[in-house]
Amino acid sequence: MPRNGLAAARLGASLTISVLLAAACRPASAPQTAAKPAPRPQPIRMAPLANLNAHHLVPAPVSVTAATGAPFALTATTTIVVPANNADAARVGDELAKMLRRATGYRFPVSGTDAPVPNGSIVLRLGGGGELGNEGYDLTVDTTAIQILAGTPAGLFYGTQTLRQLLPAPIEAEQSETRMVTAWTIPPGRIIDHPRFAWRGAMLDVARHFFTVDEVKQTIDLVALYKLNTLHLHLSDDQGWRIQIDSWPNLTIVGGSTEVGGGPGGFYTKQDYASIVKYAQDRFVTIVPEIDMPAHSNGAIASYPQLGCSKPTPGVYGGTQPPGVYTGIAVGFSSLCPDSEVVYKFVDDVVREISAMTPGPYFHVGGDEVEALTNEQYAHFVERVQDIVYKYNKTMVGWEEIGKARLRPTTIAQQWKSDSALLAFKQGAKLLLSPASKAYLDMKYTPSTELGLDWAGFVELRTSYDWDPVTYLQGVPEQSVVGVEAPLWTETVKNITAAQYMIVPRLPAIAEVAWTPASVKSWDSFRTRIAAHAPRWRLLGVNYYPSPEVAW
Ligand code: NGO
Repeated sequence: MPRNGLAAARLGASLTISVLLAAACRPASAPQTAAKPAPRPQPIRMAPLANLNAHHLVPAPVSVTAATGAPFALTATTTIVVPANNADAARVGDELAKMLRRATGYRFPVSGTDAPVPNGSIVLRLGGGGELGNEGYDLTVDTTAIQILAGTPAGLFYGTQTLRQLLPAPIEAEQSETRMVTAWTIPPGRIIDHPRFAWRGAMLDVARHFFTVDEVKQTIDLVALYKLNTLHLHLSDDQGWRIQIDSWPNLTIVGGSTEVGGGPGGFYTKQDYASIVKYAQDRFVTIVPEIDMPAHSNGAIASYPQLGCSKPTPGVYGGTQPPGVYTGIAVGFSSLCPDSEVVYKFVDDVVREISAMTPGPYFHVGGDEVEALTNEQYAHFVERVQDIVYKYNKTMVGWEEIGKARLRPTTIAQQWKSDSALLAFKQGAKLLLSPASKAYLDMKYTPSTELGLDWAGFVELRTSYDWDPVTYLQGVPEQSVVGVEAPLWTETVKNITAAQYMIVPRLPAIAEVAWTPASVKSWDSFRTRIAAHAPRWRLLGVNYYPSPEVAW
């Protein structure tokens, strides 16, 4: 398993951190004699930002204006003020207080009022001009106060994530008697910020290898830190079915029993799923559930053989598919039977049950890589499934192949290889961009990356950063691009440490592609800013790939 040496374990105790960081800083020529005891490691003293222009924010904001004067200092008497009578905004303030308390040990009492506030407060206010949109914020820092102004609680939340990144990295640590920063200060100035695209996402394939509720939540933490707002869960595939469906219990009994390589698999109960959805909602992240069909469906067919066509499912290597859940990594061989009514009853039940526990507006039906059906059979299937999705008041999302069917105007096609994305666009569908050669987090970084696939090429950090979603597909205007999503497929990715190695730092790069205006985006600037995030990841216990393209 590839690991970054320092990041391999959750480094909760700051003593450990100071030992590690101090060791890294000790001069190579330091005398080592057996007689003297080894010097006690000195804690690293991390200086706060000297000037707002020296920020390391990822994604880069729309505008940053540094001011002169003394910085704002977090102290034992700093308070947080939230708007009166707005539960979501109050929650943002509470979460900010929790995060700041952990490292500083200060109390940060939170109070709700719309009245003027005393000096020494961090003030969250709802309001501001229309240019901030649904997710923008306006952050002002001066000596006496910090104000975050936003039109919505989501905007306030992104303002607090910016505040977090403006503080020294040890803000991510647990407090201890080891003092790790010289001061908790933020330099004065103003940041005005709002996202370029509405859909800024990651995808986690929990079907090829299962990831626990806690691991999904760790992934949501990363998504939120980088101002992404969507986590797409790939909940079913040939190798597994991962979500409890009361009306078809074998899906999890059989379909949840294994994974790629024959491991133990797993699935989410309805309570598990609800807790993921709630955790995501609290961080303004929408969960998009995907049930992949008609192909990539062997997990379902192994559980209920009547969902396949009566002829034996073609085997992966020419024979017939043996009973049980497939644990290899070939694609395209399975299909739900498009001519069978029981299949549509099944789809109706599954879409109904999942939609009922998904507050977000989307249902993803997969639709990719169908080799076992004719184009007519495929289009007929997608159109019937689309009617079911809209019957349960969800907006349908599907991989770009759905462009071969007649799509409703609000349906979203997820581009990944570009063969059929334009067919969807020409019907008026909006496109979500996940070009494999840029945004697939399962592609190897270089030929020597141990994990991952390389069918779309190698995706080093700069490759994932250096592209523009609007010029990427010729002839598709900005208003037809709903956003960008980076999928982590997990055929080769067995655990969360490995997943993080593939996700970080490419997901922050994709977050900047999705958030930052093209006029502000710059690789040279990104590679400098992202380097400053490594100490944060270490303190958070997040594994990452130390790309040689960055001077860490
Ligand atoms: C393809 C395929 C997935 C694989 C992935 C691996 C899509 C949309 N379908 O992407 O099943 O896991 O490549 O990179």
